[in-house]
Amino acid sequence: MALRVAIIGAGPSGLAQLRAFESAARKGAEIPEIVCFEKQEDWGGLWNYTWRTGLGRYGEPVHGSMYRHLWSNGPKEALEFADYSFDEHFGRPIPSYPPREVLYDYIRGRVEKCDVRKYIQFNTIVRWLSWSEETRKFTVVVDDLAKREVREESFDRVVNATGHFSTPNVPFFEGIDSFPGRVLHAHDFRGAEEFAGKNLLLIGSSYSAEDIGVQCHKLGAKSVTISYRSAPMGFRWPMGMKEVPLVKRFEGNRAHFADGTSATLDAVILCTGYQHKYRFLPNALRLESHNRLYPPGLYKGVFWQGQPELAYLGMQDQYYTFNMFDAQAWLVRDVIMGRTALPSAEEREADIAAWVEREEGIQDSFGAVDFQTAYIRDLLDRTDYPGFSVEKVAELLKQWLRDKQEDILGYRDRTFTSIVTGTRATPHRRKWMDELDDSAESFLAEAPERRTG
Ligand code: FAD
Ligand code: NA7
Repeated sequence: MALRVAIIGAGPSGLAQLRAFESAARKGAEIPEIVCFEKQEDWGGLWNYTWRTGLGRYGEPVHGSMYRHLWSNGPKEALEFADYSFDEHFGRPIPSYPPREVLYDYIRGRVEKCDVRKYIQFNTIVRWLSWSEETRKFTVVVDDLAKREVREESFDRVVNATGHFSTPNVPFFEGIDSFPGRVLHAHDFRGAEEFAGKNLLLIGSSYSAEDIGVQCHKLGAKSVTISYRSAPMGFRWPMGMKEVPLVKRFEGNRAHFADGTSATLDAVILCTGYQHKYRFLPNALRLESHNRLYPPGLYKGVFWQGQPELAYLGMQDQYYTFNMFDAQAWLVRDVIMGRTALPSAEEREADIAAWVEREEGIQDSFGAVDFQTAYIRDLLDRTDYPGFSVEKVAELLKQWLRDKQEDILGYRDRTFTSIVTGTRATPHRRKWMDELDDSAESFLAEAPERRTG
């Protein structure tokens, strides 16, 4: 009898898993019975923008953390699917840093083409998952939110692709409870307009602080102060933006920082990252980690060491995204389909330990790129995912890091050459700082025909 496989989540990772199975089926392989459960009413995960915050339509925590003005924070050439290029989707070269809606369109294009929507049950949340040693099966408790119907299903394998940038990490700072202005976490940030003319404090010193800070500056914030815990990001900030050490306490609308300075503020945005949170998993199956490149307990970054019938996709901190999820999904597929055998528990443990040790030796962001590149190379060498030079993508990512150091407001104006097709991206007609229209329609309307790659 065919194996039954549950995929939890239809974001880029879950869709990569569906695509991996479908690609094997198209080559004539007999694939398992697949069911994908997605709690939102459409696919795309974080890329499926929602205006909602807090609880959603059915009273569940809103998954989305993306905001209206979000443009890709890395060049699109670094995340291009090796089996579905930007050229194939758009039919012509486009700029390297598209707005969210354009990337969402690209993600959708691939899965629409391979017809995997039929496997997905939308508005269906996984509430609980358990493993029986006796039957060697998982029981999955799902809740059909629209029909208000809870039921149980049995599966041989489960792929958890629920993402880890959705449940905010919200630390407490003395006096924040009586701060008179707006206090929110980056997860609930939807647009920068409301902060025009305001003095803003952002706490945190990673992607969210950087990008939300820059967005608010672009849309007219009076000042943006970014408060770091460990180290400043150190970009060459424009006038009106600066970094300060960690906020020690608030007194009314005044924040006091560790270096003795203080500032009067209108609003505070906590850009303090996210929790790995899997409410539907018992301890024995639950990944516990902070945001890192090699969360422990996952063989090849995917198979749960305690129960390798359970795989996790996309749980790493991410320099690479869509193409890494693909490499992971292809390996998970091959193991589920019996094309590749997993080694013994001891060998898996030793492999995990070696990667974790290597991660601990990383010195800087260039080293982090090299680490994730080596990780993906290791996966690619084990599957038939269409060949692409992940090492060339690494060069591109390093250039992106240098571009940001040089010009944090202007790095999105640069263009790159596709590793998959050799096509050179076209420049956008306007500098990113001057472009206030984030729509796909406008972005794609005037991209000139210019293929130089
Ligand atoms: P998600 O996109 O989070 O998808 C997980 C899916 O699982 C969701 O659809 C969710 O509804 C579903 N789900 C969750 N729990 C359940 C449940 N219990 N039952 C059923 N379904 C469930 N990456 C880039 O490459 N470029 C960028 O510019 C970029 N910008 C980003 C900006 C922000 C603000 C954030 C937070 C992330 C950004 N990322 C970016 C990284 C992002 O993590 C990946 O691009 C990608 O969305 C991860 O895909 P995923 O499928 O692993 O997770
Ligand atoms: P990250 O990259 O996980 O970064 C979280 C940041 O929050 C990081 O700078 C942390 O400081 C900081 N942090 C966490 N806890 C605290 C406390 N208690 N006090 C002060 N600062 C704190 O999350 P992001 O949201 O920036 O990015 C996640 C994804 O969203 C990313 O992939 C992007 O593409 C978009 P630290 O440096 O550890 O001292």
